[in-house]
Amino acid sequence: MTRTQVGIIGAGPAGLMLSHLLHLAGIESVILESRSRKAIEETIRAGVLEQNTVDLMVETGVGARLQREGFVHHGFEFRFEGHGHRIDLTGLTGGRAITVYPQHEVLKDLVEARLAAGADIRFETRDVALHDLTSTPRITFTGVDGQPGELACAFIAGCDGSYGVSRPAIPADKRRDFLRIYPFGWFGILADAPPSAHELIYARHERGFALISTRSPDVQRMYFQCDPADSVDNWSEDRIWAELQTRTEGEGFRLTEGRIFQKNIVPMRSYVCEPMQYGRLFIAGDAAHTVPPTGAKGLNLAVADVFILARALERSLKSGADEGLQSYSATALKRIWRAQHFSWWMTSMLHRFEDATAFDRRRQLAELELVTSSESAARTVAENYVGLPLA
Ligand code: RFL
Ligand code: PHB
Repeated sequence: MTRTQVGIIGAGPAGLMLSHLLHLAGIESVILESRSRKAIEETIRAGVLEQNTVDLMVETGVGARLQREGFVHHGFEFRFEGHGHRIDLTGLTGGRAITVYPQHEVLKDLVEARLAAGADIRFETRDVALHDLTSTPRITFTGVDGQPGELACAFIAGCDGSYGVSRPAIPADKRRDFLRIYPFGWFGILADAPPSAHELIYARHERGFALISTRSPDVQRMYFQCDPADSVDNWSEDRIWAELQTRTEGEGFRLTEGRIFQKNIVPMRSYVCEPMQYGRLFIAGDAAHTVPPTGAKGLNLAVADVFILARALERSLKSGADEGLQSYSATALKRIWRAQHFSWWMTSMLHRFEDATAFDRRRQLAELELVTSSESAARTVAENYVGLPLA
């Protein structure tokens, strides 16, 4: 049996950042992760970091490569009815911005920093199970060598994403689920091409939403709204480019095309679990909530959760003061519901809904007109997009 102060399940942004913050506070943790290091460092997911996430990485010594290789964006574009309208993020928020830096690069930086500091990260761990959550918590598992293992800890942090084992370990009668499933998904591609625009483009078109993002001067990330039950095999390169060109057309704009080397379809939902605690188990990140990617909030919320949790755990473990842990769920949920509303709002404003009436479509356009013509409405978008301050 291994002993540690905090047993962390999952080496995603939440689990790794939590372990890093605890280490800086002099607190030990062990991370149990079901996938291999290579798999987590290669999975393509988020791309947009809020100012808070960037600041936290830089302040805690894991931001050097991010500062060198990330792309700072001071605005983005809403595109509808064939015209582009810029949201001046920096001007509207008193100097804040977002940084495009892929999630798997964040993970590489965090894994490297944790391992360099001697962290115990167990990759390829199977059969993780949580026990005695209201007394003396334990985690049992099967190690990469096939041997059974056991971890005894003062607290467990469930950072194992949407499909992990931590949230289901909270008894059903002790939690409440809030769920909305959207009737569409996102078709995502990575292409070998130069950027078509200096900033991200969120496009609303009668055929559906499209998003033009980037990864580097040579690789571009783009998405378009699709049927979540569709298959990537139904989409040839030509068909994908034709769809993206149509949804972003106007004012002579053309996407620069290139070889598509990755395609995937992600479903879209909004979900929250309340509370984010049961006994000595605390859940954080996607284990506790999901947002549709339209607001670019998922990774950033995961980081915000563990920022709050790390401070609360530190206070409890160092001085026995548990108020921070008792209020963790309520404090985190305030920010989470703000991000839930913003992500739902962006999604509703930009996507095609099959059951929308002609009235609904005109109202959607009126809303886009409002956020691109009224400074106060644009500021609301900008403040939420760059992220509200952490504390
Ligand atoms: P993760 O990243 O899912 O990590 C959970 C980890 O737990 C492991 N695990 C287990 N380990 C042990 N035992 C088990 N039983 C386990 N079950 C699972 C998993 O292998 C994994 O390594 O959750 P975390 O840390 O909470 O981080 C959340 C973010 O990954 C997620 O919210 C974002 O990717 C969402 N997201 C975006 N967020 C942003 O902030 N900005 C964006 O631009 C953005 N774009 C996106 C996105 C998500 C997308 N997809 C694929 C849903 C774009 C897309 C397309
Ligand atoms: C991305 O680059 O993957 C990305 C950017 C903005 C979003 C979602 C995803 O809202």
